[in-house]
Amino acid sequence: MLRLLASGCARGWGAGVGAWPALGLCHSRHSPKRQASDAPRNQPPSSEFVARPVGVCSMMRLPVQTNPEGLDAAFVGVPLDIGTSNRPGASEHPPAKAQCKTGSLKEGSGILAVATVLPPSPAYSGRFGPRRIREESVMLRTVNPSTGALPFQSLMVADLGDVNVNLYNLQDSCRLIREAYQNIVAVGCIPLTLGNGICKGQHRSCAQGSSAMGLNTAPSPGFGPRRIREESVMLRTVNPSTGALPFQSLMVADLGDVNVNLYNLQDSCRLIREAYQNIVAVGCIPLTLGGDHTVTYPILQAMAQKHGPVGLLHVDAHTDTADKALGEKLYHGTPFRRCVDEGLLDCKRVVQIGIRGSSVTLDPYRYSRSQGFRVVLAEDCWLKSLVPLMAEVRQQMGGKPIYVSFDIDALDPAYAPGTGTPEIAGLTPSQALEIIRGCQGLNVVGCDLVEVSPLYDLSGNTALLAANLLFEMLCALPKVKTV
Ligand SMILES: [Mn+2]
Repeated sequence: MLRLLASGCARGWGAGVGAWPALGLCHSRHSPKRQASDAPRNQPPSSEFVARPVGVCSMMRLPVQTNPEGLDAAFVGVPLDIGTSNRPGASEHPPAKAQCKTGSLKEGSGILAVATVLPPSPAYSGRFGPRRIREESVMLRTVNPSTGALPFQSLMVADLGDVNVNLYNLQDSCRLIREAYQNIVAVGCIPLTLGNGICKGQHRSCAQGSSAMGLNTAPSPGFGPRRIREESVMLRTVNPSTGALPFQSLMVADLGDVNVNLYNLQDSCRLIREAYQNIVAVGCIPLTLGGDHTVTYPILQAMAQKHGPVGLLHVDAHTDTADKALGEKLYHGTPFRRCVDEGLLDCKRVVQIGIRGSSVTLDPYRYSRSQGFRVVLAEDCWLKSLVPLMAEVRQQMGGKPIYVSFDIDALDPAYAPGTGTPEIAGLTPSQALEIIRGCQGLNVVGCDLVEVSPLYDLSGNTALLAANLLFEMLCALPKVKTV
């Protein structure tokens, strides 16, 4: 068994790789030198010989390595989720600013209020915590027989709603919270806070609260890469539908995750950019496991630095071309606006597919179209094959470099509920396959699959879908042999 595992995990079946490390872990035995074209390439082990749960949890159970040298393509995780606006890992609009009524309360009269620091995310992660606590508080009665306390006969109490926070800037959130609490305590009101980490140390009576950003165990898209890797154990190595033989054509590995700064979005972008500069410098094509959509911006910085302005195939429910949110220029709704600002895109070769949903304006596509992007609304995809559309896209992209950015929320929430900003009436998985397979023959220089939020993916099917789409992207890369 161990011998089988060894050969399966390293250079491919039948490659006869020797030494086997203790405990049966699948270590890469890949040398940093580029392989000769007829040399064996990394092969994911077959479930015919190696049980699926066995081995280190890498993408398709490929060898994990940190050095991109010698690789034609690599899977890379970017577990960033602090750019999300809604569910942690995806985004929702911040709650309406709470009406602080302390000014109308009588000062110094023992008034007590319940305030919340930012809406944490559903149920488990800090962001929507206050909401869930309020929901469940419906169960509570008014007196405490255990202690004999009669709080509502003694104090004037109200719910002051939520303190507005800056989801994308921890320091600014601290300022907003401090100012809100200064107003509350100024009139002698005792705050009882529903929240978590970021108010810590500021208020003695805090039940303690936190914004998702102050947490160090990430709620959502942050764990997307892990879940995608887990579900990728189901994938096999060839693609009978397209005839693609990716692992016989390319040297592929899993480069692990890029380290990010969970408490600073700008610094995370720098770390991601630098990591991708190293990857593309050696000619390796990155296939990224996100992470929220913010990650595409620093990745495209690295891409454009190497290739010049690139074409973009962007599949998403949203255009992600907002200018700012909460005063911040970086979050998962702005990446492509920032890319245009910096000249990273060849705007005449940008296509956005699957766009839909409610908006804050009646012409949410105006910016995209004003830049020359082609915007294909979800309505224009309903109930039809996207093969003809992709023929037009291929014509438009030509032979110059293009990048493929795929937000899982492009798909209908029926298929991909595990995401932060779901929109109804989206694409189907078969349309997603038509889009990705339609990229065959294009000069694809990088791909990503972003916004998988494991918290909302109870069945794992969203991550499974994401893993399959990444495999299809690998199969559509240049130089992949098809039979
Ligand atoms: Mn997006």
